[in-house]
Amino acid sequence: MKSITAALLAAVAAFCLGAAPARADVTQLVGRTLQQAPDLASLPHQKVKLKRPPFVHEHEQVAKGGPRVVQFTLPIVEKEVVIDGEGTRMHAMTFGGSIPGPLMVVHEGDYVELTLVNPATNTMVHNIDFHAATGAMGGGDLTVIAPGQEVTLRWKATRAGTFVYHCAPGGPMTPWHVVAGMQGAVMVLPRDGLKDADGKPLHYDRAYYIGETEFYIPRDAKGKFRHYGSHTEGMADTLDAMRTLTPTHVVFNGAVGALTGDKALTSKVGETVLLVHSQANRDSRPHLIGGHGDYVWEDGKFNNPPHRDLETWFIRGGSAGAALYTFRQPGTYVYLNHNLIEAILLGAAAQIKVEGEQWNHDLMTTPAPVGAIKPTTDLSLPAAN
Ligand SMILES: [Cu+2]
Repeated sequence: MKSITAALLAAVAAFCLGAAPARADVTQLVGRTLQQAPDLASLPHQKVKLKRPPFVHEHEQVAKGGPRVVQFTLPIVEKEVVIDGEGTRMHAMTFGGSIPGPLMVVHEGDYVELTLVNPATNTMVHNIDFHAATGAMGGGDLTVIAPGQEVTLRWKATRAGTFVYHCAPGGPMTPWHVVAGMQGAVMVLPRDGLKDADGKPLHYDRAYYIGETEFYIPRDAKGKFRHYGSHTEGMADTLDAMRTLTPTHVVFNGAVGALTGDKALTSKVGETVLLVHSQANRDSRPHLIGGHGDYVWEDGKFNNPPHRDLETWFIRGGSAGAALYTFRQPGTYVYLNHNLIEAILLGAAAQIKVEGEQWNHDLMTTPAPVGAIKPTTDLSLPAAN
């Protein structure tokens, strides 16, 4: 307990001083890592430009050739964002300027080489913990950077699936940075692509990345959301709001309505869409109204057979899952967290507009459209026994 308290205090002190925490063990760890690092010069190196979610950078579903070193650069952006239609502002911390941070896609056996940049204009120490990586707190211990610093971390993608990454600078900074926006996901595809339970290949025509986050905005005595001049100014009140475990907002992609209306996701009848859904801190239960999960890896791990025909699936806090669905009817679908209070009152909902000329009347039709109750309609209630 004593050491945890000391770690918390060290992290808070580091935050206040704006300097990277001193971690002697990290220096030793880096030394060992460098001595044992394999020479990967002979492997192909591929620089990938990340895309802002819900979009996903171009990638092959089935890997061509052997392992590669896939290089990403990710600047950390501290900025104020508007998180709902009422103009509520929050001092966010982000990977790449978006909430969530961008989805990184590689194949099993590839190396992820991430250059994480903390520009001098930022005010806080950050790092990155990849749930898909092995050792050193998911890379968190090797990537602690103060404003004005950068670091390149390389890790081997040994497990296929969708995995969360998040900032974890230590102590209360960790949950605060995560619920201030510093979370994203990596998708490690099997080299031969996705498969059903029988090993039959599965493909998608497009992929979207939905990052669900919850926010805890402090309120004033009248119940109105408070606004602060800086991250630091709002920190104590925000930590108090977080301790209630009662979010004020539960949103997809950074704000209420970020994926609805003219920002809705799009698809076409006959297209197969992969929906990657992450939540770094809290459980969620995605549901596609009017559709299903044809194949769902609800724990996100592609070496486990996917579930079939799901109505709602479960995303454990601290994980990312993936669902594959082929649209069969045109129209607007709602994809939401099926805690309907979180979806409709707090914001966790998206729309998917599906183009198509032909409605499938075999799947759904109205033999009697809406009209007045007919005198012939049986109004007796179901019998009690
Ligand atoms: Cu951070």
